[in-house]
Amino acid sequence: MATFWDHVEIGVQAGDGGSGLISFRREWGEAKGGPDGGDGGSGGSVVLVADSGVNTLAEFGRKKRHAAKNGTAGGKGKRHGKSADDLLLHVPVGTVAREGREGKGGESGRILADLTEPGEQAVIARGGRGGFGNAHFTSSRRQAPRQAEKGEPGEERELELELKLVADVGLIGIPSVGKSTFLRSVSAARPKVADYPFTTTVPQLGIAQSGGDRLTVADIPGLIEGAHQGKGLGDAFLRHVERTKVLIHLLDATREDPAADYRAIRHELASYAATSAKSLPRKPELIALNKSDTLPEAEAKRLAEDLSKRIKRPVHPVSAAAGKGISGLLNEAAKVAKRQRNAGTKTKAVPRLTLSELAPGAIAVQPGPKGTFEVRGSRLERLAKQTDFENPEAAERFWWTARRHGLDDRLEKLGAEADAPLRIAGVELTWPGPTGPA
Ligand SMILES: Nc1nc2c(ncn2[C@@H]2O[C@H](COP(=O)(O)OP(=O)(O)OP(=O)(O)O)[C@@H](O)[C@H]2O)c(=O)[nH]1
Ligand SMILES: [Mg+2]
Repeated sequence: MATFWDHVEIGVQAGDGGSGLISFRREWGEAKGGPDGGDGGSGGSVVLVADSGVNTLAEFGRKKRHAAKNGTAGGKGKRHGKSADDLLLHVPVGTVAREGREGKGGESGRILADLTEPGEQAVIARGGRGGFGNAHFTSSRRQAPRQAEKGEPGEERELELELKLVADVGLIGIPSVGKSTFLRSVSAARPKVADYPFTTTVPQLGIAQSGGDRLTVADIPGLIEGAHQGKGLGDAFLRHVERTKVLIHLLDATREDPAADYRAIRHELASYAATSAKSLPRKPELIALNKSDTLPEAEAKRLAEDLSKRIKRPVHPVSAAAGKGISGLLNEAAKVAKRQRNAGTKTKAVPRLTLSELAPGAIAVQPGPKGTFEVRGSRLERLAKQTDFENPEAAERFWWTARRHGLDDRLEKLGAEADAPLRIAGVELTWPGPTGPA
């Protein structure tokens, strides 16, 4: 029996920023030139990347500590120190990162990232920004500043990574409808089957073969009306089918009103969606009338047709116990799953950056349409809204702050050049370039 999730604890360390330099120009004929100490480069951040080529977290069971490199110090002649590359940790799609129990000052258990799409990224430890060199501290009153900043330390975190296994098919339905019997008939999994409700209390997983396709199938505990209010075993298990590609909704031919059962479960899905997974009610669903072996074949067929008219969806008569109609249903599920999977890989070309809820100062930058860069980050968004960009001093303060938040660095890594258009909190700006305004 496959385990439902993988779980590892790791430590991550982002790189420290390089120090700014104190230095003065020395030129022939000049006793003491102006300050020319450059800024330090920023340290690399640690970034999780959801990679559809990675299937388990096993790699992180072997290597527990992951550190990005430090930025180098600033040089003479206002030379900018080298910024370190981000350390990309490739994790399976479906990985959830939480603040670890030993988190340094963090809230243990808090979700930092939830990567559900291939290519999706999340910064889990931010690299320290480089310190300003003394060239940055000149003002009309201070012509020869003997002041430079140290680099900021990179963030350090203990993390728990959990893989919520992404099953292809989710089996749903009221208790005793035959979900576990179905799983037994299509896979080697051996969940308990019994004629009383709530036999299954934790999700079960099996691997089915359909043609040449391998499908993971998740059998979850039965749902009843009011599950979203905690009735029965509640609806918490629905999160395990959130990420499936297709649902098989089982109905029971021996029940008095299978259409009413169908609607009750759909209602629970919608109620669950109101608070959590918005996509669940829109997920492709195949409907099967199970236990059709209890009726003469013609009658089972008629009942399925009648149900189909009432709920306005196709209904397949099947028998999980007798294995009838199951392979056809599974075949169709495999087709839908494949279609969904192909649709999923299309999104891979456009990795979506999620802003992990780190320090309030964390930012995310993402290329948008027509060469624009979308910038997100609560502090910077607030400041952008408050800044009067017509006022040069105010604008300078904004860019200064943005740089301290690592904006320049991220833009440079994304290949942005000076004058690149940015959008932040609906404000459209022109990036002055990596060294900020003159
Ligand atoms: N006649 C008949 N009985 C079935 C069929 N499928 C399941 N059953 C019976 O229905 C009862 C419940 O089956 P389970 O597979 O445990 O149902 P479940 O949906 O997993 O139930 P919970 O885990 O409690 O939600 C058992 O007694 C099964 O033997 C079927 O196709 N035909
Ligand atoms: Mg069961």
